Amino acid sequence: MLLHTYRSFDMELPTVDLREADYVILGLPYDGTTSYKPGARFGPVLIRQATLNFESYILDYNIDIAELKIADAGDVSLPVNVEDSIRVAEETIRELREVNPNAIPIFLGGEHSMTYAPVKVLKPKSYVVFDAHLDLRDEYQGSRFNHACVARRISELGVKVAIFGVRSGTKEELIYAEENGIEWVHARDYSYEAFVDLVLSMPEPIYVSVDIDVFDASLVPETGTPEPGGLRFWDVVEALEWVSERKDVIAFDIMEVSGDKLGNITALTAGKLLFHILGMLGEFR
Ligand SMILES: [Mn+2]
Repeated sequence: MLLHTYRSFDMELPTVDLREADYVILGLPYDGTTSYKPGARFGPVLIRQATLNFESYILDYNIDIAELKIADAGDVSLPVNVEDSIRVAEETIRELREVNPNAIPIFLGGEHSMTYAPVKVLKPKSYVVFDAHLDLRDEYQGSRFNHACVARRISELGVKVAIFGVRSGTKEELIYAEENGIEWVHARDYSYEAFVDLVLSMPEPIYVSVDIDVFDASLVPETGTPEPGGLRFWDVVEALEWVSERKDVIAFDIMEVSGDKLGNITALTAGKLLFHILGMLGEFR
């Protein structure tokens, strides 16, 4: 076990030791800056538990993900303060890289605020994110590391940012995006072609983040800030298939799953997406 981690819930999937893994799952169960619906600290457990419902054989890729070398590194034990939590998450991810520098990590969350940690450690050149929100605020509710600021903090690291499925933001965020070359696609204008057009020219390696609230609120009611008018499940899967096959993706995350009931719809959506990501990695990598 990595320092500062604990085992929260075992998936039914066979797992291997971290040192031998091609893919590694790590939970970031933080919800200290949640502004609307609480419970994201349970996201990683809820996602793993929801996967009990799914076949490990993925029809789409004719692949059984039970045959892949997957490690589950557990969840990071995160303190209350957001900046302290980011620091502990960074330390844990650095340690994970020392033990196995080659495994592709898939982080489960937990608030989107935590995505800053893996991006800072893994140093991608681009950040491709599916999100209902721009997350480009400079500060929110007294913190510059609030979940509503994460894309801005990441862009300040010099990482190229593109955001897909947006339907919520402020004038200030639009101006920041415009002035800093941040591309974004409204959920109403989203298409596979729009995604490919934008991501094709983005520098590699790429970090791919899925804020679960990008999906229509009907698919993901249990999330910190649900928004109607979102993407369909297959919109996101098809985009991830393209980017996994065509670009150098160094890590994925699925964030902002919350709730306090096992088997909630949001966790099922996230668990299904997790299995599809593993399936496409097995197929394309
Ligand atoms: Mn969001």
